[in-house]
Amino acid sequence: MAQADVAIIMGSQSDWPTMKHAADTLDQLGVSYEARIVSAHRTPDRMYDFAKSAKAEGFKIIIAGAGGAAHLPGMTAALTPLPVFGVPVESRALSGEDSLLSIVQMPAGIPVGTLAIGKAGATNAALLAAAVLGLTDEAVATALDSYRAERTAAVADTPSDSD
Ligand code: RP5
Repeated sequence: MAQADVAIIMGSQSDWPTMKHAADTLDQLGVSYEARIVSAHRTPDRMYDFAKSAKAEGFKIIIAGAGGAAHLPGMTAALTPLPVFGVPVESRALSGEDSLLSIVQMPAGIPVGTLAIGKAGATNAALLAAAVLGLTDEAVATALDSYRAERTAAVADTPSDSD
């Protein structure tokens, strides 16, 4: 069984600077995760083995990031009953619009919860995962409440000249 509740998978090492924001956010919330490189195109057998065994391994949620022809989230969702949150990684050629459309336009029946392109999407995928886990894990729910309260408190009433 996996020790971690969340699997963060990505198509390439080059996705890690983006997906690290999901990992960092889960760290802040005390949510356990494992990060793995699983490419739908370059390591399809690894993707199949991971997706087919993810639930039995004990994972509860999968966060999948990919760029360009971003088939990893959708293919993973096709192979597992676990909820899959897809993060479109910003691509060099099309700034992530290709990634976004590849991930979001799933056929009815195989859902991928698709987030925003890049850092915001990776961060929010982690927050969404925590919100789901928080339904049955009081510690995670409390951590998420604190996280949100801190960000609310950090918003000043008036703008300042300093950055
Ligand atoms: C996708 O191709 C990956 O998810 C990555 O975003 C993109 C480019 O990969 P590299 O050529 O940088 O390895 O499979």
